[in-house]
Formats: sequence, structure tokens, C-alpha cells
Amino acid sequence: MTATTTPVSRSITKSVLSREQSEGVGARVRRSIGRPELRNHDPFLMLDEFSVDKNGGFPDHPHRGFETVTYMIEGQFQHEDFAGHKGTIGPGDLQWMTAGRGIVHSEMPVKSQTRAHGLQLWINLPKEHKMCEPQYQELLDGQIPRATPQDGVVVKVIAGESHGVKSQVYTRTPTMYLDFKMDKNKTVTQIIPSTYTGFLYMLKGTTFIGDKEFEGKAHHTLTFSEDGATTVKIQTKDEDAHFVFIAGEPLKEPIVQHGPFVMNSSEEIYDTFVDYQNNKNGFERARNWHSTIA
Ligand code: FJE
Ligand code: FE
Repeated sequence: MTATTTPVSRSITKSVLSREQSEGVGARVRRSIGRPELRNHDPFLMLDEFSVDKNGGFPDHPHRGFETVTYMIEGQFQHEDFAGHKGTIGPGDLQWMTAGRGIVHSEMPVKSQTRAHGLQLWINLPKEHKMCEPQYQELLDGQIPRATPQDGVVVKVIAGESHGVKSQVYTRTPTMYLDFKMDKNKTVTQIIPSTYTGFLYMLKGTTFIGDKEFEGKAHHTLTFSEDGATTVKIQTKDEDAHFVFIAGEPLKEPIVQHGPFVMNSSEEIYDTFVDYQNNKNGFERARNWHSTIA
């Protein structure tokens, strides 16, 4: 037993603004997790708020050892991989991709659109899942369950649970991913497991978080205290707000990242280069493959 008492609500330990930077080919991203001030947010590796016009995108590139979760806010995004898996996601739709042992794919806006705007989260995989078979979990907006804890508060439950509503998404790394839309002058409490690390990424408006009412504004990442508290209190005042609430169980395993490959040791990264170069151990179908959408 500890002598210190656990606070009721998590508080905010850091608030970091994401300014736009260039990424991919002619794409702009506001990087949240993964920027220098927000490294080591185990199990999360990266969160980008991307904005891509018809001339930009993320053409043919590989992944190994983690998951990418793409959540569209506006516009249409196309993807195509080396196994012939192909599709388009639009506003509110979600693609939860487990790269596992290897994916090579292309992610591009639909050309007729003016702008594709969304979020891409990279979640690390536990050692025992890094070399799993790739898997896609795709959900259209209408298939994502909603919780309405009160009038004027809608929570889309992308992963995990909120106010009794559960997601069916299978998370190899225990993860919560919630999209909150709150009218002004509302207060909600979200339950979070005591061991999870987490943060809010603000898309619109202003929130006040925790008992000390830490202010959160658009394009800011607000990281939660790691004090074992099992709720997060979130308020709005004179503005509506839109944000995502992301939290997960830290893996506490070594992370060796080289661009799109994330493994546990430099030997495994070296092996990954060899596999990718020689089209083996998951990269067989990369031989002579070129996407048709890039
Ligand atoms: C990548 C550079 C990249 N953020 N947001 C290097 F741009 C990427 C990459 C993305 C990406 C893709 C989408 Cl759809 C949205 C993104 C970076 O593809 F994987 C590496 N390694
Ligand atoms: Fe990708």
C-alpha cells in the first residue's frame, strides 16, 4: 500500500502545439505524438493530422512491426496494397491496419477532391505480434458506435469503451480511441484504466481538463498525468469542442525505429532491411509491385 492518495481525475502534464510541416509527397501534417517534445508516449509512436490536396499523398512505402489507424475528417482517401487490397474511406470512416510482418501500400487522396483531412495514429505492437499476418479492420462512419452520455455530448467509440458503449475493433495493444463532440457548457467524465498512458488531441474549440481546468485549444496535444487516476474530467465553457481521446497500455519493450519499420532491436531492423530488399519474410509480394493510384 502507498501512503499517497490517488487523485480522482488525471491532470495535464504537457500541452504542445502542432504546427504544419511537409511530409510524404506534397502533403502537410501537424505532428502530435512523434515530434521532439512528444516522443516516448508508449504504446503510441506517431499521430499526424494530415491535410493533402490532389497533388500530394503518401505513395508506395512499406511498414513492419506496428499498426496504422487512419481516421478521415473531410474528403476521400484511397489506399491500395501489394496484396490487391484496395478501397476508399470518406468523412468519419476508419481504417485500422495491422502491418505486422509486412505491408507495402500507397495512401492517396481521391483526385477529384480538393482536400483530404484526417488523422493517422501509429500504435506499436507487442513483441509477440510484430511479425503477425497483416490485417485490416475497416469501419464506415455509420458502423462506429456512439455514446451520448448527455445532451450535447457525442462520443464515437472507435476503440475501447465509453459510457457503456463498446467498440468491436480488435486491439493487439490495449487501446482506447474516442472521438468527442461537445457543445458549450458541458462537463463529461471519461473512465480510463489506471495503467494507461494517454492524451487529447484538440481539433476544434477549447476544453478545460482535470480539476485544475487546464485549457486545451485546437491543434494542441494534452498529455495525461501518469498517477493511476481512473477518470479524466473534461469541460467546455463558451465554445463547442471536437477532439480525440487516445490512451493505451504501455508495452515497456525496447523500441528501435527506422522510418516505417519499428522493431525491438537493431538486429531486427537490419533483418527487416534484408527482408524488404530481398522480398522475403512478409515482403514476397513487394517484388515488382507498383500501386495504380500513386
Ligand atoms: C511514412 C514519411 C511518411 N504521416 N499521415 C515517412 F510521410 C510516412 C507516411 C505518413 C502518413 C500517411 C498518411 Cl495516410 C497520413 C502520415 C506519415 O506514410 F510512413 C514514413 N516512414
Ligand atoms: Fe502507410
